[in-house]
Amino acid sequence: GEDRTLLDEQAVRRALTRISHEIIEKNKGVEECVLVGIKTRGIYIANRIAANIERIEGNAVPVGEADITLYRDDLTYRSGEGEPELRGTDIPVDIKDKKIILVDDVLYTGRTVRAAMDAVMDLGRPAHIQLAVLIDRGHRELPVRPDYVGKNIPTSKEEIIAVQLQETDRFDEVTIKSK
Ligand code: 3GP
Ligand code: 5GP
Ligand code: MG
Repeated sequence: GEDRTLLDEQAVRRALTRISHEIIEKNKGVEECVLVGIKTRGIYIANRIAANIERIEGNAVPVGEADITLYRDDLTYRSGEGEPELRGTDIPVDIKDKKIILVDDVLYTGRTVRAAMDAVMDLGRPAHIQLAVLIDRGHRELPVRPDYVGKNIPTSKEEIIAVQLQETDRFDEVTIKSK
């Protein structure tokens, strides 16, 4: 199938800058905020948002990680099947009464976010949990709604969004691949 560019490097940067401002505005600053990136690319996005926030507000925001992987070997056959499972969580601060902001690259069924919320709540009782995603591609199977969205991309279930980031792929680009 054909590939179409949805976000180039500049668009990724602008989306993450806007989300950073929105996080600061919604939380009236970033006191008590903790970003938690979901496995590979969500972690890099969380680190970039934290760097933006530090540049804008002058405050460092702790960044933790949740490793949630789809319990299935073959992603190519994946169309909302299988269940994401928690491999581990690494959050550098006590999350009691903290404002947790989960960060992921793509939001789809919502099952990964549900697993991430479970993982966070197992560690203690946060004040609240918010969700930031670079791409919302629709097709939710759970009542999950992101608080911050880089771009809404209506997709068919057969399409796949490829998220490439400098940290893993040497450049930033989001493309849609139709099979
Ligand atoms: P990520 O870890 O950076 O999010 O799961 C391995 C990679 O495969 C993911 O990278 C994700 O970008 C990509 N991917 C593409 N489609 C899917 C999908 O439907 N489910 C999952 N879990 N990952 C997908
Ligand atoms: P969900 O659990 O909401 O169905 O899927 C979210 C997780 O799967 C995210 O971590 C995301 O990386 C991955 N995912 C789902 N669909 C896509 C997609 O089209 N492209 C990419 N890159 N990742 C996806
Ligand atoms: Mg992901």
